[in-house]
Amino acid sequence: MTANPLLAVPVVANDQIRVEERLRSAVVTDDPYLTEIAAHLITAGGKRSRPLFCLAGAGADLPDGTPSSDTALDGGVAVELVHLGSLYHDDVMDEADTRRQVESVNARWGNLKAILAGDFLLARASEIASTISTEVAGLLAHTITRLCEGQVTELQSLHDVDRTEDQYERSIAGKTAALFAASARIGGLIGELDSDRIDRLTQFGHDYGMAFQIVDDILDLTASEELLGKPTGKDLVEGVYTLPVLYTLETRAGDDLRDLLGGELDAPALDKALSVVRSGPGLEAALALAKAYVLSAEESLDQVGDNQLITGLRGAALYLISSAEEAMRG
Ligand code: GRG
Repeated sequence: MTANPLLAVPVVANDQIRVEERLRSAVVTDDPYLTEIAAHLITAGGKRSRPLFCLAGAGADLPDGTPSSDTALDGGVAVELVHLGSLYHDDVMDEADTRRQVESVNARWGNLKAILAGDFLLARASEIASTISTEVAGLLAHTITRLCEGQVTELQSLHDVDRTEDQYERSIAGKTAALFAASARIGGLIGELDSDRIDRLTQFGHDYGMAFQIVDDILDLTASEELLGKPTGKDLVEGVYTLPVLYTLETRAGDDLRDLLGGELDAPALDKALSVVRSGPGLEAALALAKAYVLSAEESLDQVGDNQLITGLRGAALYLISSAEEAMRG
């Protein structure tokens, strides 16, 4: 997933340049070595979806074309720094070689520095959040808790062919949806929306995040290595059995798949497992759930507003489904 429909909104493209400048200065320290490590994945790119959610939430009541406030930009920087910190830690856990099409931080500088630089990014995010408000600082701290909980839930189910759909949903609600929800909510708080609309924005972010992770998991099983920037079926190899796999395990073809999973997967076994999943109904069933989340996400926006920013959020949600459908068509 590369394109972000929110970027089609003219003012957002401009504000994104301001987010980039602030992100880069947020990680500058007296120590050029730490600055270099902390800036590595910022320079490498990324879609910046979470800052854009914050800007859209903060601008929900503003006339089209109004530049984002400095506080909204700070909110966007804080959520992206939390995302970055989680990526630094995640890549250590996965022993990943690449991220955002460049060498991962752990591959380049080793695990110890990657963990510390990840901690540094989280600390900077917290400092910036505390300049916005106590409520935003508390919300961001709670979100970091949720990310850790979601990731630990996932670790507890590794290689478990009896992992339940509920365990899967609880994990992705924490590790992915919580930060999207917080990003949109922080935007709503900064924009001083009424509490009902802030809750709706939060629900939008949650539902979007759930759909986002389900689609990400579909792509892991269907998209090419070239598109993914990582080997197809990486989740299966790592023992992370995602929704399409869990659904396939419940079908008649599930017995074949169950025999292959549960431990190490060599290349021929991975090919076989991928082909069982792709020829069964699990991918379509997972896509149906992603669509339901997208529908719910869109409905949450109905009462939030209808300016270009909110329309952009709708486009971002719809785009998730088209990207999954494209990958599934092959
Ligand atoms: C200490 C905050 C913290 C977390 C520790 C490692 C961990 C616990 C949680 C992992 C969270 C994680 C990496 C979830 C996956 C989220 C995800 C789908 C990331 C990819 O997001 P994109 O596609 O990436 O928005 P870009 O590169 O575009 O920003």
